[in-house]
Parts: sequence; C-alpha cells; structure tokens
Amino acid sequence: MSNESNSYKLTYFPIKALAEPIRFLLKYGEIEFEDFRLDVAQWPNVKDKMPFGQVPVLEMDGKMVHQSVAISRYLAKLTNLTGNNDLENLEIDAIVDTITDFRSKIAVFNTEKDDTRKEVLKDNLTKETIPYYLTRFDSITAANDGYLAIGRLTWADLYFVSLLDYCNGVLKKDIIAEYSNLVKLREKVLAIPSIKQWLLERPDSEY
Ligand SMILES: N[C@@H](CCC(=O)N[C@@H](CS)C(=O)NCC(=O)O)C(=O)O
Repeated sequence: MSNESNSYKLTYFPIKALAEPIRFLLKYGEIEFEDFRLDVAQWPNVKDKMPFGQVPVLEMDGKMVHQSVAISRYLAKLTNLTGNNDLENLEIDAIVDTITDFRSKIAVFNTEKDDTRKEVLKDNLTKETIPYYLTRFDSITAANDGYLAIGRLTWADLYFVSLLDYCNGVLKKDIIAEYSNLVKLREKVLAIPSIKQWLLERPDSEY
C-alpha cells in the first residue's frame, strides 16, 4: 500500500524560512498541495489548533504533522531522495542536522531585538560561524561528487538550498558566493524543472 495521501495542506507564515524545504520537496515530487500562508493577525486563533503551537504544519488527508525536518524526511522517502541503507541515511541526517544548527544560529541573530547585542551576533556570524560551516559544507560537497552526502542528489541538497533564501534574506547578502562547490550545488538544485518552475511562481518574501 502506498503511503501517499490524496490531499496536502501546508500551513506557515507568508515567508520561505522553515516551510521552504517542505515546499521544495513537494514540488520536486510533483505532489499537489495547498500552500496556506497565514496572516500574522490570524496567528493567535490558529496557534492553539496546531499540535505544538507552531508551524510549519502539514495536513495529509486531514492528519496534522509538525516539525519541518521530520516532515522533510518523510517527503524525501516519498520522493526517493533518501539513502539506500541506514548508513547512507545516517550521513544524510547528520548533514541535515548540521544545516539546522547553522540555520538556528542565523535565526538567533534575526530575532535579537537589542541593537548592541545584534551587532555582536552579526560580527560573530560573519567572522566565525559562517566561514566555519560553509568551508566544511563546501569541502564535503567537493568530496561527494558535488552533493552534500552520499555522492548523489538527496533531500540534504534540497534542504540546504531551500534554506539559503532564509539565511541570505536575513543577512542581506549571498553567503555562499565565495564557495564555488556550494554555488554549483545551488545551480544544480535550482535547475531541476519543477523547482525552477516553483521559483518563478512562488510569492515574494524577504526571506
Ligand atoms: N522545530 C520546529 C520549529 C518551528 C518554529 O520555530 N516555528 C515558528 C515559525 S519559524 C513558529 O511557529 N512561531 C510562532 C510561535 O511560536 O508562536 C520546526 O522545525 O518545525
């Protein structure tokens, strides 16, 4: 029996951020879905209806699931973007979790309200965190035939490229511009026909 559902509804704010990996994977699999974008004013009424009071939430035939990485992993299975065995999946999961760590550090900067603390966080990101992670992601990509894990396209690549819009939007620059293997990886992912089409049709947002 197929695991695939008949209807998919994704609820998130009108931004890319944590929902974009899910949108990329749905598009990659050419799975139709309702891309429901909440108005911030609607949020207080919706929050209580969400499994853990947060979004993104994916409804599959009415069943709500939360946690963007878990959802992405599930969709990766549906779309054949996982590894062929547990060891390959471990390699993919480890890189995905590392991308999440990296993205979370950028989120801390994004949500900081105090100007002085924000400046310190930005300095730290620019001088240490970003080069630290991106140098490693870049050499991993070079060592994996141009992909982030197991030498072929997996959901880790879609996960990384889809979250770049968030990172770049928050930092107001293309953070991977000097990392040639990552630039090539992004080109490959964005050239996948259904993803390319998604980029043309998706609503504009800051990140
Ligand atoms: N670990 C969760 C984090 C979800 C999360 O932080 N969602 C935020 C938006 S990016 C949210 O719902 N914020 C509103 C709130 O907490 O009230 C995931 O990856 O899905």
